[in-house]
Amino acid sequence: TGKEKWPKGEEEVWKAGMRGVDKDVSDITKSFVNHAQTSLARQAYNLDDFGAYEAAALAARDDLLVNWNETQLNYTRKNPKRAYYLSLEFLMGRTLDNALLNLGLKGEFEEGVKKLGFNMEDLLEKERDAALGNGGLGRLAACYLDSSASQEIPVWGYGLRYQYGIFQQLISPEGNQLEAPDPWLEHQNPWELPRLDVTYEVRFYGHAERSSDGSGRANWSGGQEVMAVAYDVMIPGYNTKTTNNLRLWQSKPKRGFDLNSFNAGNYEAAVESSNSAAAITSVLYPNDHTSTDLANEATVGKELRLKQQYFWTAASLADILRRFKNTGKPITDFPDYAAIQLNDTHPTLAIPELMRILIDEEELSWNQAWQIVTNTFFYTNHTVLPEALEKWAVPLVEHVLPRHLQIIYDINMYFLQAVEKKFPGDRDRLARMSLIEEGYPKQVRMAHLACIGSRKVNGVAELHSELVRTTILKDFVEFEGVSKFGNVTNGVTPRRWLDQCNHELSDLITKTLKIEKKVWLKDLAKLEGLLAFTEDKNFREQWAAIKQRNKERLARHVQTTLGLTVRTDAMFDVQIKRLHEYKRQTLNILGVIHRYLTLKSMTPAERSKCNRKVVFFAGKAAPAYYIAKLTIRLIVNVARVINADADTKDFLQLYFLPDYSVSLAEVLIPASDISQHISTAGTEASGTSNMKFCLNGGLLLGTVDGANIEIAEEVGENNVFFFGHLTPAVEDLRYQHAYHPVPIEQKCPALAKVLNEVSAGMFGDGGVYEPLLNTIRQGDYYLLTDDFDSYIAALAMVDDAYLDRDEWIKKSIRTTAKMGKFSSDRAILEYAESYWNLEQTPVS
Ligand code: CBF
Repeated sequence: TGKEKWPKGEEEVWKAGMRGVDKDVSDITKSFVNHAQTSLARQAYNLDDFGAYEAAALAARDDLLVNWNETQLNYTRKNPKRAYYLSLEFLMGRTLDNALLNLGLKGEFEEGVKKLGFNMEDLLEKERDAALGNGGLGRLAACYLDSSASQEIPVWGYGLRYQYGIFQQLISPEGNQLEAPDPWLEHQNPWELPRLDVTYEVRFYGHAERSSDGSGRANWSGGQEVMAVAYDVMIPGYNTKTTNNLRLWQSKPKRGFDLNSFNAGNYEAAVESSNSAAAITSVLYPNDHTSTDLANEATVGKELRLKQQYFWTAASLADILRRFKNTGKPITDFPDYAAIQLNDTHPTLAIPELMRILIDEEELSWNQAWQIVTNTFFYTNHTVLPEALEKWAVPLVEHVLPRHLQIIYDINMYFLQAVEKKFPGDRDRLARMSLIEEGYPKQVRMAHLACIGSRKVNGVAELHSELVRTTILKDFVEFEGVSKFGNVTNGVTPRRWLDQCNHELSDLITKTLKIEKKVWLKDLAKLEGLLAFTEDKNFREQWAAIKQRNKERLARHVQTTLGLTVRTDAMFDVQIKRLHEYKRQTLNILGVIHRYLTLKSMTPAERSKCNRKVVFFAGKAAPAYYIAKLTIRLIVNVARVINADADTKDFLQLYFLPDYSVSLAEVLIPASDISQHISTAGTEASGTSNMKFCLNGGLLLGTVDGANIEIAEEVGENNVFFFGHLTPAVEDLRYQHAYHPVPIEQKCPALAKVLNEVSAGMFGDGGVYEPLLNTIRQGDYYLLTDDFDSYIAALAMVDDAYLDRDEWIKKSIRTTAKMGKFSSDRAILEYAESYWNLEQTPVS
């Protein structure tokens, strides 16, 4: 309605004081020097690279804030439906480079810091990774935030501000993984805004008393009350003003300390409850796919994890509801304004929490509340591995969240009544579908709760979504209908995973396609235009030269960080991911040993015809995952032997790069010729590093699993190297292992030979590795004995293909060209359109 009234004071005075986004180099240098002088109390005389990084970051932050403010005001004014992405992990990596790229100020900052006597690359290296995640799930969340902002979609992330992120991995002289804390907040974090005024109280324990008036309400009181304090992280979109928000909660005690105990001189008791409040957000749980680790932990460890989950969901919901209520709309309209995405089952407590608020505080009826809840939530499943499906012991839930357990039981009662109505007398089905698993103790099945409390459920790649529908949630599909169960294949952001990590390739693409970078980086299907250049020799040479320079960059990195010399005239073969039996790093290392033995058995003349190859591994194992840690030890010790062997070292080198991180991935991925994604079929939900490698022109060696399948569909099967048994065969093979075992010498002699060499001590004390080798000799749950021969054959095909370098480069170009589908922009737009019903809301 015409011009808005200026809210406060004199408009001109306000406006004169407001800054815009710095555009000129001179504005940038001014802001840099100003921050060095005032925020950091430094001058040209004593500003080192780290200080200069901080000054540059603070200058960039000011620019981000301008856009962030405008974006939030835009949302408040337009009041569009918003989506909230609840994820216990956000693996953001470094921010400065990304912020400058998205602001479109990379060149200006580079020039500016040069004028001030610094080199931008050195400054970027000074930033510490924000590593608030374990692996794929957390990094996916980070990509989705980047894409939401870039595509101008109103999405806010909600997570926890852990004091310690994923542990630092050290490798002992024996080759063992050691863990050290990751004190990432040791220095000030320029990328966050503490919102000390945005706080909520979160209750734990206490008593829940149902009212006797038949309303179904209850009064929950007593127990411990903890404060949640908001820290906002700005998420800039690429080439847009839209700058979304990631709100991270930190716990703090409601009261400083207990004055009674303090006055009585009992200082420990006085601070006990503050310590326990602060502990909630102190550390990220380092387990990936190993909730069994949680089940084995002492109860107190599990209780802390449950408290983390509730603390975060309760604070987030309170915040979302407060924002909604500010609009003045009736609560029944809530699902028209808010979609809440549950990233895996970790935030599932949000379902009973919203029920609690709607029933106990808003005084709605059960049916009204359930209607709102089931129209608000959406659930993404990220794994079908049985050991990774979250369950919480009923007595623990009852102790920590008494009111929520009542609500879960009520949800279960109404739900099972409905199932019984549809499938009368089918008691087995009721037992299978119940939210409560019988046993000692009884357990709450979080995936079931997430499923029935959500409007839609999706998996993260076609095969995985099909497995969700036909295995873990089959009964639910039969009950609710298949249309509720969809798929959104994962994606990765091409800003970080191509332009930032492989700038030269990105420039070559821009020059070749003759399309502006800001266009194709947001419409990745445009890469297909590269297909027209596969026959262009000059283009191929440039493409190959960039790969070579990326290998040299990686070699320099290994030289400076580990003091080791990597040869760069070789094929680079990379496997980087969490260490887990299902991902089969063991298959890879046993394949390396096989190659080594083969090389050893050759004459020098025969060897000279072989490809030179450097194999890289990187990844962390959950601290309590013994077999995964043993695999690391084996890799490290095999590397020691192989790299020192004068007969073979020109043809085969092996490196385990410690402390895998987003930043390390950014150096490794552009350098790879081939990467390995070799999970037992049906176990890797999607994988996202497979997409990153292919986007950078690395070829894929993999099993027919997860997103590998869709990558092959896009790039053509003749451009990928597939091997191994298919998903439908897995169950049967496991049955054979259990009931008709065949000795490994008979079944797979090549593998038996490798195992025997390890046992015999070729790589140090063989006895150490027996528990690992026995997982293969006995039971072989992950089917190494079934897939080893075809794996070796696939590696031979890779070697053959690599010998024809020209054809290899063509495959590499074709691969990048067909990666358009795997942009996280495509994925986030699918969520926005088909799930959340959200519209793009650009800042006008
Ligand atoms: O969907 C993102 C990733 O999530 C996982 O890492 C997970 O934590 N469940 C899966 O293992 C990956 O396959 C998947 O890409």
